[in-house]
Amino acid sequence: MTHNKTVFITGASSGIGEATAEIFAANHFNLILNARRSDRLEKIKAELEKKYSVKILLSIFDVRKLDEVKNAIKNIPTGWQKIDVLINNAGLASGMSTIDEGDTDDWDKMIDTNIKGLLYVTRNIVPLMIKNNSGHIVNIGSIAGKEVYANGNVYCSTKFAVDALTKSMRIDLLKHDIKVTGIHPGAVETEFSIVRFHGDVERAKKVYDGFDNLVAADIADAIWYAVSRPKHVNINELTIMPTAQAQAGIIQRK
Ligand code: NDP
Ligand code: 8X3
Repeated sequence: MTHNKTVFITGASSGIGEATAEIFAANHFNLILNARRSDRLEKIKAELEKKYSVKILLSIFDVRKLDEVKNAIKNIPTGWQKIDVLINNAGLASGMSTIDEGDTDDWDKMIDTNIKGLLYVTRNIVPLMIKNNSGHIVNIGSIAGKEVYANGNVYCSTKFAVDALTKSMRIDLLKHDIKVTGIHPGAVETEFSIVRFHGDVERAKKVYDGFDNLVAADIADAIWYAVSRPKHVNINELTIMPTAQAQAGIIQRK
């Protein structure tokens, strides 16, 4: 069974975005999947189309590049322009150091992706939702957007910004019947820490040592819960933590 609902997911080539693509496909949504790595997306498209018989459109662009974002969204084929759900998931941490030792290239990367990228995509997709007087935006924040931790400075700031933007969007889009939800995960084992530590897989593994971390499917499940409520119910936000994690920097390891 398919229906005519469509979800647009940024950062769908890995981790939470990929797991979210699968849960929406399993629930008969057609998918528009974005990321920079087209080979990964092609593989995911082939697998999900085969498994769930849904339609999938790939939208390869870098969320940091306004021209790419504008072009890609302008060129979405007519039949795909009714976007019911936007999942602003693309994001990253880059580096982890005190403010006096931070690498300004890392800072630019995080600010450009997590804040400006989310804004560029939202600015270009929301007019399509307004045309339909309906829609649902899900912004992936973080526990790092609720509390700061040592050496998290700029990454935490970008996620505090996502939280602020989520609340602002909810006010701005109220008159258009567009729902806005913030999803705030604690530690999820994905490629996140490998990217944060610039490809140092061993260091990344240690982040998840000795406790049961969340997996991407746990977050996809929470996103699906928020999106599948009745029309009159909005989930403003959900914070989802591993049971072994009390706060961003407080983890009970065995
Ligand atoms: P992954 O590194 O596994 O996935 C990140 C995704 O974002 C990839 O698909 C990547 O694709 C995409 N991406 C990164 N930069 C860009 C860009 N400039 N343009 C387009 N796509 C981009 O990490 P997660 O799945 O863990 O991260 C997803 C979101 O969840 C992020 O916003 C992260 O901050 C947030 N989060 C993660 C937590 C965790 O513990 N893992 C906890 C809380 C929040 P590609 O490289 O192909 O472009
Ligand atoms: C990712 C979770 O705690 O590593 O947003 O910042 S944390």
